[in-house]
Amino acid sequence: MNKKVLGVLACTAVAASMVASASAEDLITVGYAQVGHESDWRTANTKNYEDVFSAENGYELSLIDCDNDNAAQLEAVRNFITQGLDYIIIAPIQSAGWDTVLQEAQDAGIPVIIADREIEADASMYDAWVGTNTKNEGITAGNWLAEQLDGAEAKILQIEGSVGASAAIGRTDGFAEVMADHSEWEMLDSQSGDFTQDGGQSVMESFIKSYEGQFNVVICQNDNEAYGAMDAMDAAGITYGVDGDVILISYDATHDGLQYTLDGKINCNVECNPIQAETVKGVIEKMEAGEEYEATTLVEDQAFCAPGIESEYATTMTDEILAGRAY
Ligand code: GZL
Ligand code: ZN
Repeated sequence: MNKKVLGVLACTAVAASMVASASAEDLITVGYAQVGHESDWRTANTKNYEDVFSAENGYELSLIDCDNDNAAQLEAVRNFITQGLDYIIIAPIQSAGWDTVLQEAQDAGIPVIIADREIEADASMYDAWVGTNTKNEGITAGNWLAEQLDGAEAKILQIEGSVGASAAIGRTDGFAEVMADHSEWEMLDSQSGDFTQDGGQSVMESFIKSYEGQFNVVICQNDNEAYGAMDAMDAAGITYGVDGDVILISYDATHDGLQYTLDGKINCNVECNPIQAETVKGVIEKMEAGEEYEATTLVEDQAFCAPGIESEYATTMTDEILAGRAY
């Protein structure tokens, strides 16, 4: 190969490596301390962050799956601080216990964005919040049930999300607020299924042992718990859904949860939208540019109900709605 060609190849290679190294230096480094991989919702949320905070979009994402372990999540955030990342995003496993590490991030001058869930810390301890209002989700579930029962009695079993998670606390509190207006309702029991399918199944199995024949409503605080509860009720010969003895309410409205809703197996599914990364990226871009940004951004939710049910509080599912869902 003659010298000229070699020369061209060499400077092309140098140029390419300069672009690569320059872009490596220009990438905005973001740490995301993710709850874990406990649910389809979480999987969709993780994929959304990996798609949005890509190198092509100018980011270097360090997403740590904290496996629903609070200590691991605090350690992940401390490692982000040690690495001197540009931004830290936290989806808090627990709402309590964040003051110390948030202070450490503030002392290190690293902006922190709380995402998905809420924390019990003063708003001055972090820079922005992007998430959903799970208390409203609980209120929506309660209002939908009241509309459906229209004064009839309810004997309710509830499978809660992870203990100490704001998403579980919010849904529990919101539903309880509506329930307070209905003396004809009784909460027979409410236990944590930890937002997992196994958790939903084992809690439902224990509920069936204690309350078989006594309950007509089951509330699962996410779709994966609902799948577990459905398996347990199937095994016990208990019917649920539009044509069943038990009204089944779920949260998240993930793709498969809405398929069950369309099929009439889940009566009402209250959405909690996991597609939040673009909104978080918008906040970071404003911070980068030194522009004003929203300290809190609420990600909108809606609710869905099975075909044949008309509701003021939920949209009746159709094939078109399912086909158009992003997750
Ligand atoms: C809700 C989110 C919850 C989902 C669960 O904002 O934090 O965590 O409802 C997930 O599916 O595990
Ligand atoms: Zn699916």
